[in-house]
Amino acid sequence: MLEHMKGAIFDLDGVIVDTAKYHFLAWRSLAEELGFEFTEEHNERLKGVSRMRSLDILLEIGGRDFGEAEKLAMAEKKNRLYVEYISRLDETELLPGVKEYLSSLRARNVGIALGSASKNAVFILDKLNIAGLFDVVVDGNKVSQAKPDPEVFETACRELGLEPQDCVVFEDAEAGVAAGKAAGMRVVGIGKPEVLKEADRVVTGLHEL
Ligand code: B16
Ligand code: MG
Repeated sequence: MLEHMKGAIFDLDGVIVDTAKYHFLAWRSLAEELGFEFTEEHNERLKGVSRMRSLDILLEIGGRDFGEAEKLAMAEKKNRLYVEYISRLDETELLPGVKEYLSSLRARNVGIALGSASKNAVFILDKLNIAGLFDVVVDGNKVSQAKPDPEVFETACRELGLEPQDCVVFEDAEAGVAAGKAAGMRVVGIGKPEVLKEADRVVTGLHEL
């Protein structure tokens, strides 16, 4: 399935870089302020999920409820702390095989896109020094529907000038795999086959490809 692809669309967190650990630290700090515990296991539920939806899940875990304006302020506060963490990112935090795989795709003239829920995606690509390897970047600022809605991957495919059947999505989250399939694309899951059941193939990381 990978030999014939014309476009490769990559999720960011969990595929290119492990930013989940910084999301975790920032969300945990917010939970501490609100007076409840937020564990790494809880954090699993936030992977691939939008910022505001993540906050709703966190508040549900803590059994707390707030109005929209308060929630927006909380999400902004979390993001400021998160941005502090990721401003220290550099190339050493790229997941194994990322640079090699992207470079090999470029050499084969495969179109390369990012399809991420994050509104900090461009900042992160810059920090990792790989922004130049992407032909197209579609992130949380560009789309209105969160995964498992296919919008993010459909937009990336269109901007690459390709058809869904020519594109392969690389995703670590269940909702992301579902989004790729809903877009009519082939999906390589990054993680565990028992979790990413809908994926066409599952590997532990891009270094395996
Ligand atoms: P931000 P991905 C997602 O990235 C993360 O997995 C998820 O935990 C996060 O809430 C979301 O981005 C939004 O991020 O707060 O930076 O806009 O996996 O879609 O690349
Ligand atoms: Mg992800």
